[in-house]
Amino acid sequence: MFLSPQVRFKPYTHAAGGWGSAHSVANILLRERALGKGASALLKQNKPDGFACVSCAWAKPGHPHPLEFCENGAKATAWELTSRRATPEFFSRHTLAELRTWPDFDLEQQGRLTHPMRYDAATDTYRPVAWADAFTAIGASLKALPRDSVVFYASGRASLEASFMYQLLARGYGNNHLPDSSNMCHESTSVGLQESIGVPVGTVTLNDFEHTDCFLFFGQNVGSNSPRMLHPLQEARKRGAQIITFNPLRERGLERFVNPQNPVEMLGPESTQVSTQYHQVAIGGDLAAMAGMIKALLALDAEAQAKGEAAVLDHGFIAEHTTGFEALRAQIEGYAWGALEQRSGLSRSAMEAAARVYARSERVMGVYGMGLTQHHHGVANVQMLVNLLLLRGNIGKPGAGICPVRGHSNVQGQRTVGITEDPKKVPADLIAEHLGIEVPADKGYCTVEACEGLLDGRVQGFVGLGGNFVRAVPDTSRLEPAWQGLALNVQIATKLNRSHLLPGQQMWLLPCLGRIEIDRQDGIEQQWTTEDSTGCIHGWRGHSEPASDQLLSEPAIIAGIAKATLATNPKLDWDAWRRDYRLVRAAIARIYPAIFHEMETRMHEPGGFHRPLGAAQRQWNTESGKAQFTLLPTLDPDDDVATASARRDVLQLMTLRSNDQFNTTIYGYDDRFRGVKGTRKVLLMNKNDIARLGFMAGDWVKVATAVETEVPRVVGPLQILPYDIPTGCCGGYYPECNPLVPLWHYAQKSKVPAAKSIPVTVTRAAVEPGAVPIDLKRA
Ligand SMILES: Nc1nc2c(c(=O)[nH]1)N[C@H]1C(S)=C(S)[C@@H](COP(=O)(O)OP(=O)(O)OC[C@H]3O[C@@H](n4cnc5c(=O)[nH]c(N)nc54)[C@H](O)[C@@H]3O)O[C@H]1N2
Ligand SMILES: Nc1nc2c(c(=O)[nH]1)N[C@H]1C(S)=C(S)[C@@H](COP(=O)(O)OP(=O)(O)OC[C@H]3O[C@@H](n4cnc5c(=O)[nH]c(N)nc54)[C@H](O)[C@@H]3O)O[C@H]1N2
Ligand SMILES: [Mo]
Repeated sequence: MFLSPQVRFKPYTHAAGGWGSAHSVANILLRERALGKGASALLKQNKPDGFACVSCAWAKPGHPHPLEFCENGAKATAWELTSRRATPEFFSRHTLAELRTWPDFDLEQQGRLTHPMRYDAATDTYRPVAWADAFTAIGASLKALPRDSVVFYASGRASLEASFMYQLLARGYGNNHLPDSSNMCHESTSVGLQESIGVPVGTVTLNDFEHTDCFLFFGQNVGSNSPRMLHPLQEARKRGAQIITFNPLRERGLERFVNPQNPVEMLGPESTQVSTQYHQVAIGGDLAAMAGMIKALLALDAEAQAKGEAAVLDHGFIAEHTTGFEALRAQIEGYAWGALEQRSGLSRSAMEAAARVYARSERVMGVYGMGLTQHHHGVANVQMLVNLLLLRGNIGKPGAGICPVRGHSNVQGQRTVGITEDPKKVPADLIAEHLGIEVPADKGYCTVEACEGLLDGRVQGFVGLGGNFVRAVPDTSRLEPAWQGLALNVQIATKLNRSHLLPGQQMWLLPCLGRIEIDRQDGIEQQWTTEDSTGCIHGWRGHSEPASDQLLSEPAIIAGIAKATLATNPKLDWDAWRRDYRLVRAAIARIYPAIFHEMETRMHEPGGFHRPLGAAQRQWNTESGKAQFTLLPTLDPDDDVATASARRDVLQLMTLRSNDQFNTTIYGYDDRFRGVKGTRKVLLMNKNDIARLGFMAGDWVKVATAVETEVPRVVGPLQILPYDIPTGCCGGYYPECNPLVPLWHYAQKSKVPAAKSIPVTVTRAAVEPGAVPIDLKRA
């Protein structure tokens, strides 16, 4: 088992990127013993004729750098190409009861799954099976279950081809229960942008970055989670563009950057300053911060007009292209500065300073991540950022627009080809006509609803296309026991994780090819496609030999289950699709012609082909036919849990990713950019709160949710780490802190769990046996 002997906290004084990053990549390639294969694969990463990185969804340029990958993409590649294997022999030696006691890190550290396995209750172990037998048995179980009781989860990695087939499987089976990782992530974006500007996705492409003169950067940790984006940001900074950041933490990647792929920078002392203004907004304070900026803009505009100078707001754009401006103006003018300061945690002068830079910038982009979406007001947060951009016509012109930074590498594309619980979002008539599948009319379950169904027994079957549902969802301690009630659990995966360890009556673990691996069907190499964060669609192919000769591709597994489950359908030949993915792409193009016409040739264009987006051309596919200003629901950071949050002994907890993880996959116990080494069992707190609540740095504590206390939601012991975080706020790691998030605490309208604002209390705990105390002397 892995336990780093050295546990310490020492603020990281270097820039993001740089030698630390190169060192970290070399380390993981060595540890996974993937040096030969991994290092050569890196040269193909994110390149035309290569493979899309298995890590984040950031855009893949048409003219890539010689090494178009980042530290974390390289780690993800090494993780997939590891030479470690979790074989049938491994599973025969370990019962699931034992494996459930292992840390997440140790589970995935067993390496790639090699054989299809069936859970055997008598021995409490997984046993190998033949694929054909697995499909027949799964098909029989699915047919025996009520059609409304099975959920088809997808984590956002699977290709457009696999995703398209998967949603047809669910709909052919008889429901729209297609929750996906997006429901925990950017669903607030899909809902908010659709309502405000008539598209569910961002409006910018990489080209825009060359023209932007100001970025408003909210709640996204670029250095850890989308590091390749630091390249266009660095270029922009060199042109003199401004970057105004709003984040409770001073994230290193938003402060300084050295390009680890640039030898001159690596050798010299120079790093690029990333943010030109950094505002440490309180958790959930963004609505008030943006309202403050708008209030300042309205004042600047009135002042300019009084002096007979050029207006600050783009009144022409507002009149021609938008609705709702006057109502928003009235609402914002009604807020007192004192209230805005108190709610945002920022001073009036800070909000005015941000507004002044915004007012003088011609082309402005709003960039954001989970810091906006994972809140009770996640949708409103996104819409406020749109409001801010609309005031100066910053949508639908070069260099300007809205840029949600997506998570999983094909999460945006999965939605585009039909993975959604909302049947209104798919062209049901075309699917019926061309593919002979009737899309059921009833709305299906999103992730939170699937969890509710697990708890109350409505959900009896679960199919997971990747991901780690058990660890990713809220309320871990309430939900974990519910899995034992399932009649059927089918997990399609590359590595072992906790979602594979909670068997009900029947459980299957089906190993699939990773996307770096060559996918041959009947001897012929297949290609596959993804859509990135900027709406560009790319074709890819694998480059290394599969981890085991027993692996099937995701399309092959889906086709296998579909054939064994669904009635014969003259319009849809699953076998033919499995043999030749070009046929799947042809079907995608028939169902979504506006986006995917001539896909087979266009998918090889450098940089991918861009899907048409009305808003980018100032065509507004909204209810009113115009871009809509929306009102604030409230200034309260989180009125879902307001009573608890108002208490003096309660802190707002945000759950965070470290620099050494990809979601529930933990690569290691270091969070280099935040200076934490060798542990994830920490609670980041402001030093004033530590003293006020009677603690000392390094104390062991338990963290408990401060609402609905009759349900025990406790995590710990964690060690208190004094950190530069606003008072009243604290931070802990995801997924370790997921037991603290109540399932009902989610974003209005989008149901994204409010993982960034959980009201908690902190109490003293006994020192963990064997714990290595954190070394604070070096702080
Ligand atoms: N290496 C790596 N890359 C990844 C992932 C990974 O786990 N590891 N995950 C992928 C996925 S699926 C996703 S969705 C993305 C996630 O990438 P991000 O969107 O960056 O998500 P988080 O890491 O959760 O952190 C969000 C940031 O928001 C800030 N924040 C928290 N609360 C607030 C708030 O109230 N207001 C503001 N303004 N900021 C706040 C935090 O300090 C943090 O910097 O990354 C993707 N890429
Ligand atoms: N508290 C809290 N909770 C959160 C978040 C948060 O910030 N805070 N973030 C949320 C977000 S943004 C997201 S996206 C979700 C993530 O939720 P998920 O997408 O469900 O989780 P991952 O950790 O990305 O899934 C990792 C597993 O995917 C499998 N896998 C990897 N590659 C492949 C592949 O190519 N094919 C298949 N079939 N399987 C593969 C491996 O078995 C691996 O163990 O978590 C959410 N939960
Ligand atoms: Mo995500």
